[in-house]
Amino acid sequence: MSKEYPVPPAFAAAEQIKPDTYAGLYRESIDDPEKFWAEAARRLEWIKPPTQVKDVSFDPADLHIRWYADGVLNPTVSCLDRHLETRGDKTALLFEGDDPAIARAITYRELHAQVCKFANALRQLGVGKGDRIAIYMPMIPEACVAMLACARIGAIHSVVFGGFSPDALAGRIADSKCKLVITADEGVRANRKIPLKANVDEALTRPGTESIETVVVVRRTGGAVAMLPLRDRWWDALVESQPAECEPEPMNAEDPLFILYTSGSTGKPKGVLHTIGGYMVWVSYTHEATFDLREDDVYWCTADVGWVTGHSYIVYGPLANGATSLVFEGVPNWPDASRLWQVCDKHQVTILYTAPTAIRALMREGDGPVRKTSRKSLRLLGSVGEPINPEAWEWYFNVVGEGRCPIVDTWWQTETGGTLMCPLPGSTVLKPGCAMKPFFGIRPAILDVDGQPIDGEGSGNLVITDSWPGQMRTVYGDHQRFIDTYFTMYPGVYTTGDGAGRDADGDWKITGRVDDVINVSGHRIGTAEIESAMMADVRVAEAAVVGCPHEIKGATIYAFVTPKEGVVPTDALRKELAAGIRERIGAFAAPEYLQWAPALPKTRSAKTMRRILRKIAETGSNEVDLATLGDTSTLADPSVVKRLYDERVRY
Ligand code: 6R9
Repeated sequence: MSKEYPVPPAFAAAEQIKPDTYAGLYRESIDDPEKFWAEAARRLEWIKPPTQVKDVSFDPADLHIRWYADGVLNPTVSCLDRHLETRGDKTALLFEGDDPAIARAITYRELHAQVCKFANALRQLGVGKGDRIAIYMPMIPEACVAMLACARIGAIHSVVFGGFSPDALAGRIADSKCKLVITADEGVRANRKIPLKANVDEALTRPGTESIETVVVVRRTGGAVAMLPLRDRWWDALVESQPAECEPEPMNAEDPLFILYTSGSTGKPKGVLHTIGGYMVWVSYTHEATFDLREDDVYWCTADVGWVTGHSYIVYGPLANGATSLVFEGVPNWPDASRLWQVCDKHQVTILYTAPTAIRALMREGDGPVRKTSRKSLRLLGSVGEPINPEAWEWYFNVVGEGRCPIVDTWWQTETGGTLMCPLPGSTVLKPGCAMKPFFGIRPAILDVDGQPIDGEGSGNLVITDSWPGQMRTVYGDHQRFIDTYFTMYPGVYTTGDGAGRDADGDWKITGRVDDVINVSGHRIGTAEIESAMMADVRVAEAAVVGCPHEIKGATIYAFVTPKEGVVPTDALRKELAAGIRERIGAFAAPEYLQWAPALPKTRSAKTMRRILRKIAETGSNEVDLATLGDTSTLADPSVVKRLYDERVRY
């Protein structure tokens, strides 16, 4: 049983959602979803308000998910135009550069003008409704402008995290046949330059990327880049003469807003598709309620717009709510481990939303870098991306927040659009590491391996039994894969791929992935993807990748590699294989540990027994009784396990 923390006094006293209010609203949302979500839709500006609310079937034979299907809107009107009168001079985006000397505030009026100008430029380049646009940018305001400009004209953006390699970018461009890429000359992180434009150039030499007609380049560093005549265009030159007004494209609520690629347990990354109406209702509602948003808040989510957290809680949610959203270009530990807290003081941040991996890394530097800052402006803290261990939670709560700020531990996924579970501030006691309660409309359940529900206290596979407006609608270009991935293992419910537990009080705790997905520093990566990238090397006969615990990253990648006959396993080869992963996927997917495996443990039907590999990898420097590795009776050759165990990497 987790230790309990009461709601901090300032929150218990103020006008938050109280436990009774939460229970009441939750009940309403479950008893009459039509009514509840019809009302919630009013938080958006509609061109034609929806008369239909929910049209859903989770039956694999007739799977469809539609919300507000006859509504017409443009999401940027909710994010920009409607604020002009009342919040025109309010800061929409507050930019903090990698270099602490760089900061800039952009008002709602200015952001509206920038989005309109760039949207006009895109239209002039021939981009229109339904076209796919890749965005491969550093964390600068233009990344948000680019997303919103796409939405303004009904184009579908596909943001690719700037840490991905040219190959990974090329694969994503090819999958959704993007027409245009928006990038920058270079990105800057921790004073190091990232050659984004050069990466785009390289990506566009790959087969499958011929759909790209134009590359738009933002000047960020002024570094020298090659510009291909006709194909490559400078952002500033394009927007210069554009009018600051742009008619928003009227869109159906179920038209796509964006594609975001994410890793699953099999095959190549999936293009998760979100549509406009339901997603916007979900992110604006959850953003307001989860963070107890007030008009004068300075809200900072430290994610990158290349991940879903950046989409939902840097751009769409906060802007729909007229909030001030801080965009941070840098990293938490540069120039030093005090940076996050210094930025909080400098901009008087009131709400900070970050990831356990950052908290753990900073915790390791001790309390000093935190204590030398004030942090008095902070009133609420958030966590997202992976399970937060109780030690990190307590440090975040006691040292960073000085016991004054509730922590909202928000559990959700790229697929869910926004938060599905969290302790809404003021509504519940806090338990370190627990996501506590479902958000309105969310019906979680725990199933055992046979698909039988576990009621009351217990743990198992986390599923959601009914739809919510922010749910993904399909895998871009592969609806069957959507059905197979999420609705087939347990027919009739959405399978999350996470494990969860419910305690005797009925409070929820997420335990982490139960499938072959590794969450490294909050970055999702499928083991199958790393394995196939490994096996692309001609010297590799076979590779199996598993996750193992890591003090800061949460989990890290451990690879078992069988070299081809006649290939000598050397340290040099080890380095080359890691470099190959960096090239094919990105640096964050490179294995931390690589063990040579003369053979992999296989069942008699030739399936790799990952459970055993996981155990060996987890063992690290501990000596364990081989019997604890579990049932090995189905192994074709049990002696393999002993050898792998004896030669395991000690960390
Ligand atoms: C938003 C985001 C999703 C996976 C998810 C789960 C893990 C995210 C969590 C959490 C425990 C939390 N996860 N938040 N686990 N507690 N508060 O991170 O999306 O990149 O798609 O990752 O991350 O395992 O399934 P995404």
